[in-house]
Amino acid sequence: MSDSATLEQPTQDAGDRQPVTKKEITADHPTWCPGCGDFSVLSIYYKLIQKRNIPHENVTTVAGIGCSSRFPYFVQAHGVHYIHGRALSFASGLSLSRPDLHVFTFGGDGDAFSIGGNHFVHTARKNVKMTYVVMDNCVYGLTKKQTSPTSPLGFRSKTDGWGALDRPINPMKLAISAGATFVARTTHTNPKHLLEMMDAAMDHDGFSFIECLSECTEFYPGAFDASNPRKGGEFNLVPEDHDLTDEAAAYALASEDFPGRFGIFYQVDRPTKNALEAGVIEAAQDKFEGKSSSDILQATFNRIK
Ligand SMILES: Cc1ncc(C[n+]2csc(CCOP(=O)(O)OP(=O)(O)O)c2C)c(N)n1
Ligand code: SF4
Ligand SMILES: [Mg+2]
Repeated sequence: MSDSATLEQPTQDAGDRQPVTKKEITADHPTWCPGCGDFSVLSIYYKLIQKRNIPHENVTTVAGIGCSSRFPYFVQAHGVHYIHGRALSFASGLSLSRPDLHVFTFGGDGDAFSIGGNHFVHTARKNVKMTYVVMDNCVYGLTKKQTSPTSPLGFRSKTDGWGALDRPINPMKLAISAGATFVARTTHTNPKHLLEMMDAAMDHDGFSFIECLSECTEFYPGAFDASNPRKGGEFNLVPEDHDLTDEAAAYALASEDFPGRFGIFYQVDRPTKNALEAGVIEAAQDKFEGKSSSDILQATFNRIK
């Protein structure tokens, strides 16, 4: 282990750099189906990178497996298309070892709440600093229409031809109860709102979670029409007098019937895993002053031999 895995990392100051262009960060032709909601999330991510003028080499995009998780392929920068459901574990390591970066993780409802459900809960409770955007289409898209943990009761799919029998999970309630310190909800049909949420999430010092409704036009068309005014639905914001630090109030908002509310439901300050772990490392380094991380590690191994 080198010392670079602890605290000190070179930081790039974007101050005197030319603003990053969309052309620079656009990679490959997205292979999503025409009309897929994921296009909107990608274009807002490009916008955010440009708006923040994030140095090209500091753009880090992590994802699991699924249509939505193909995301890093379409961003010309550092990115990882990781194991199904394990994106958050990779992203956590990255976040903890590179405090100079803001790690963005993207994925789908299956990736996040089925196979990755355990990682979701633990990353939230540990409050690892990163932004996690779940592109929720309420179905497994890549594998062509199986029931996902967010599919509504009665949804007919290849795994539930008779209609889904199992009560869906509510991502917002799950995130709040697991300990996420920033919990927001948005939709691909409102790019301005989506950008606002991603912007706010990036400013949050902790685990920021965004559920973004993102329609799978191929296997669940019309799923979110009730939230889209252009399709006769309603887009209702979180009430202005909502107290962001009130967990019970956030839970009540998350309990509203579909289409529910959009905006930040919950936001609190709690020490991040990053800060706590950095403190432990610093204390150890003080104790073993002058020794490298590998010397300290070796000394520990020698002790337990
Ligand atoms: C370990 C493992 N199990 C199962 C699969 C098959 N698989 C690939 S993507 C996927 C689900 C994708 O659904 P979701 O995360 O909602 O993403 P979407 O395609 O809807 O964007 C599954 C079950 C896999 N690739 N790896
Ligand atoms: S199958 Fe669905 S989620 Fe996958 S690219 Fe097509 S529309 Fe998007
Ligand atoms: Mg899905």
